[in-house]
Amino acid sequence: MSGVIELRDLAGEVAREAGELARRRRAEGVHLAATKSSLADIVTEADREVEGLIRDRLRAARPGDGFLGEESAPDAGATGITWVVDPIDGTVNYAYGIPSYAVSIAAVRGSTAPAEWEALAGAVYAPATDELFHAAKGEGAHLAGMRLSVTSETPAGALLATGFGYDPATHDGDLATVRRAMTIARDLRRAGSAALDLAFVAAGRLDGYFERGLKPWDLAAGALLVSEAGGRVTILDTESTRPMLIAGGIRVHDRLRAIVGEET
Ligand code: LIP
Repeated sequence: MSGVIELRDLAGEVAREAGELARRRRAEGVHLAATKSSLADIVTEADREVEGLIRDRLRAARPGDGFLGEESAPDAGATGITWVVDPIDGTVNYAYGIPSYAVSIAAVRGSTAPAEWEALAGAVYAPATDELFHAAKGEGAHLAGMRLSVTSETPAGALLATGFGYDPATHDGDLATVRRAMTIARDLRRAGSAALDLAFVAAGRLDGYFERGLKPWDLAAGALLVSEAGGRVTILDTESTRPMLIAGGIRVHDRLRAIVGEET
């Protein structure tokens, strides 16, 4: 068993346990803990508790590794490997009782900047459907033992997904991008969890996905799923506060990239 497979299996095991805790807490009732970048950007008590569980489990299994999570302080670690974690991606869905949320855990090497790191392994677990999407570098992406593959042909137009940040000031610009992307779309989804959007691209449930302003933990595991499923992922404007992530099958990715490249 190679190292990346061990990392992937650890990510998957911890993501499942974390997802079960999130589902239990959701059933008991969600409690808002704080707001972050804006009033719409929330963190629940469950986000913090679930991240604590993930951090404890990863530290126990691999004490020297670093940690970069959405809800707690980063730790650089000593091994060159960092765990990049979103305990509940799709927090707003979670708070509203919409079942589209996921635990996202990835192991990356080198930098903790998404355009620079080397993603080694990742898992996205959706508690509501009990689906574990996982990938290891060079070993493909899988769901329930089946190898995942992105879509290639989109004769009826691409089924696309996107998302919007929490800052209302950015909505007009994002909607202008959506308007342009619709020229190659059969339809558009906004399901509310970037990690699941990317997992769905990997699984061929979406043809492409684009979003500005994602954080490293939103995309770390999902981007590896897409590339290991034969797709392409690009992050543009990496110096900006709102980099643009584009993911999809090769053709859809390239067409989306050309459309976004037209932005002034
Ligand atoms: C959220 C996403 C959502 C995206 C938001 C945000 P959170 O993550 O996954 O789809 O549009 O910008 O990043 O805050 O629920 O972990």
